[in-house]
Amino acid sequence: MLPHTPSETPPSNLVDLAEDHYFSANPPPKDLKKHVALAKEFIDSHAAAGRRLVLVTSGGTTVPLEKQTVRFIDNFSAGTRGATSAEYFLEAGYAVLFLHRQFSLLPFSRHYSHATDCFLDFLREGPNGSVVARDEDAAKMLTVLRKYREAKDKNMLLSLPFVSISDYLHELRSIARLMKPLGPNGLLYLAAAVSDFFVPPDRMSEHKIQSTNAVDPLRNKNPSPANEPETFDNFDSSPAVPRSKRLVVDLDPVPKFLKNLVEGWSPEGMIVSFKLETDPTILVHKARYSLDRYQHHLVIGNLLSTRKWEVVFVSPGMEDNWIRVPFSRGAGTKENEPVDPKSLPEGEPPVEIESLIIPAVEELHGKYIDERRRATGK
Ligand code: PAZ
Repeated sequence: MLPHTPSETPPSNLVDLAEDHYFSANPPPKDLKKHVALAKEFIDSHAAAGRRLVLVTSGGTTVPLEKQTVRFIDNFSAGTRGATSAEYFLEAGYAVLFLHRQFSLLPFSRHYSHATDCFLDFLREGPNGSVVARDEDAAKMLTVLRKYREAKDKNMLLSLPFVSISDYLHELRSIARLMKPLGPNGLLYLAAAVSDFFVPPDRMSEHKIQSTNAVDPLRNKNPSPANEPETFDNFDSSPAVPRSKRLVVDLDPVPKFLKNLVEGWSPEGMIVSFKLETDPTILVHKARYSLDRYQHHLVIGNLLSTRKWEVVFVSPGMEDNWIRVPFSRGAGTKENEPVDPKSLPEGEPPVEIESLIIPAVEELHGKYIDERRRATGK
């Protein structure tokens, strides 16, 4: 294993200053108060019942380039991990607070949305002007519908949306703080793909960024006279594009709030984070580094190309534990190393890997609850 450099972790008083600064400079989402009220009612009712509750975060966060946002930077995440995990947590008896990117995949409806087929393809006209499921889809749809209705009717599932990175962080902080009454029965399962970089509000344009100088006269700027050649950059390989016509995006790092989450926002719950990489040679090191740095309970590492086939559990004092969908691996492959994506079978895995991840997380959460109870005598 490569050496760590824990000295990079800032002291906690600086962490708090960074937190105060970030949350006062970046405005909360407009529905935060409403979401907090819904989350509080949901969490308190499950805490009173002594039930386990998991906060699942899911999907990507946007990085707006303008305050009145026309353009934003996004990432690949469709929310498959989060939405699928939520279903298996429900099956395991957890109440699920599903904090997800708006319009990303949702538990249960994921079986019919974002599919290559349109959801209308699953339906046909029934008798007397009714609409029914197609015969070949009806059995599965009925099973999914029953599970969904049961989760909703028993108040086991609450879904709250976010869009941008700052919406996500405001929502996460507020909801994590509400989880205190759950004690160790609270679980935070952070599967969202959170942006590492953003445009701070003091450098963000209020209006749509312009791509021509057509409005310069309205703003008393001097447009370049029509026949005067533009000044050309020559510091890169495309000097044919004048600097005035480029959009140069200058991003700051998003502060890392996992330490604040562990120490301040939700010190009693079990915290599971995900680590995504594309380079197989650094995955385990980065997962272990994150665990050492933030001192939480479990990091689940996964690679972009193989994330539906295998993940690695990295937790304190334990050997790395690879969890894999069953498939025949090439000769000479090692159990404790990432699989070569070229050796994977074509198409989707035969089972959803979340059906293996959630029971393993549930078991660790059970141990965590027992340890906390022994330690606190509660
Ligand atoms: O949403 P999805 O199923 O396509 O992808 C899931 C995932 C890779 C975003 C998730 O498993 C994950 O690793 N989340 C954390 C990403 C990170 O910030 O490192």
